[in-house]
Amino acid sequence: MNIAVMGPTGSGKSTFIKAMTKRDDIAVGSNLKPETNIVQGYPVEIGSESFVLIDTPGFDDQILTDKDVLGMIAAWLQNSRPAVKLTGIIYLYRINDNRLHGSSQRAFRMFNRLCGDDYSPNIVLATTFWDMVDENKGISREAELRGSEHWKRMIESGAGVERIHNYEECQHILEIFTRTEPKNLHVQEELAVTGASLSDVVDSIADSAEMKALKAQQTADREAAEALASRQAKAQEDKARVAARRERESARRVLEQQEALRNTQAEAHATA
Ligand SMILES: Nc1nc2c(ncn2[C@@H]2O[C@H](COP(=O)(O)OP(=O)(O)OP(=O)(O)O)[C@@H](O)[C@H]2O)c(=O)[nH]1
Ligand SMILES: [Mg+2]
Repeated sequence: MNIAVMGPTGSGKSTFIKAMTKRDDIAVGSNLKPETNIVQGYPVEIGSESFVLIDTPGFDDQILTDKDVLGMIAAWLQNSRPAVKLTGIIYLYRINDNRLHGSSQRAFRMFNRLCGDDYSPNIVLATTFWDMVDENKGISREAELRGSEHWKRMIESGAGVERIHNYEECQHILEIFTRTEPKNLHVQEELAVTGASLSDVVDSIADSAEMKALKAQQTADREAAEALASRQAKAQEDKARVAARRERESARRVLEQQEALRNTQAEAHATA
């Protein structure tokens, strides 16, 4: 069965597939820049089941836009022969990523649009990077995610939620899909039913008013964060300037006191 692994860049998609397949030819990122840039399937037997785990480029803004990633995934699905019906999708998300707004929200909504709500029972939302957060903080962060608009929508329509503490012990996540039937994603249905071209379908999702609004929200969030950072930097600079002035004043006072002392001593010397 075909299982795609999707999610933002750096969320652990390739790490997950590498651990499940025990292959050492799968590249994982070594820094913040996106690593995987093509869609690729890796076969693996787990228990009595044969899986193909499909690695995908991360939703990201810097090199590939969400639209590029969406297009690549849709094109891979459309061009696969025999046609691929995914049995499931694992969407990975870093539990220590505290950007609920902005790019992660837009990426998630884009993912949701790719799949359609009917696909939710075949989706597992799995959080990674638990080693990078205090357990309680992680649990409250997970609750926050579950309550956030797009996660909530997907969970209410049937998506599961899992935690990945250890990549070597994730077989149970794959076993969840032995209870689901392969199904077309919304984007595949759209292509088959309407006969629209792939680029039209991708454009209609990526350029929809909703995505534009999320993009505007993301820009506003980023600008607000930049303005805050610049205010903080300026406050820091002002503080350093005040401290330097105080230091100069205090050095000047010491010099004046020393000078006054010397004068008093000289006067005393002269009158003696
Ligand atoms: N501490 C910690 N590091 C992790 C975890 N998962 C992945 N990493 C590291 O995060 C980096 C990115 O992991 P990848 O598996 O390449 O992420 P990806 O989702 O495939 O990223 P792209 O291919 O860029 O979309 C690598 O250095 C991993 O070793 C985790 O749970 N905890
Ligand atoms: Mg990768």
